[in-house]
Amino acid sequence: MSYDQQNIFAKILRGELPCIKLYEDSKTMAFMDIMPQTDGHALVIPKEAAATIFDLTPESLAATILITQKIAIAARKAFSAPGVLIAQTNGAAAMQSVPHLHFHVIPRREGDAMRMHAVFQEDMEKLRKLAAEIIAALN
Ligand code: DGP
Repeated sequence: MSYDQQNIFAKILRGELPCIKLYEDSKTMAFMDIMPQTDGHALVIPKEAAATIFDLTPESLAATILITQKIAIAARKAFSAPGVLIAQTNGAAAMQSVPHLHFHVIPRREGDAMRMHAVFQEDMEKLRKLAAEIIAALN
């Protein structure tokens, strides 16, 4: 799949758009989803320009899934979450709305009311507080 250099996550990676950052290294970045499906919903992306899992090099995929695990462990600890949903979409037919590969890390608890995908925009101050809890759990 061709890569759109103007997609939102490409702009975040270039520093052209802000994000509430959780983690960054030479190959990956993690930040809060601004349309969270549950409190603490985070995203992990490779820095490599890849729209879907079919486009990414194995090296970047390995780095990204390792950081996804790291963020999931931190989110589970930060929110005492009994479950964590990891999701990844490829193509509009799979409900992908941002064409830069990303893993969703979504803390879950039994009976929670998971919000609809990419609909509700969260208050930024609340997102910053939740991010601080994940960052504290990362360290
Ligand atoms: P998907 O639909 O699987 O491609 O997921 C894209 C996610 O990105 C969705 O949960 C909403 C989120 N999102 C959309 N725009 C922005 C943005 O500008 N910043 C951040 N942090 N997340 C965004």
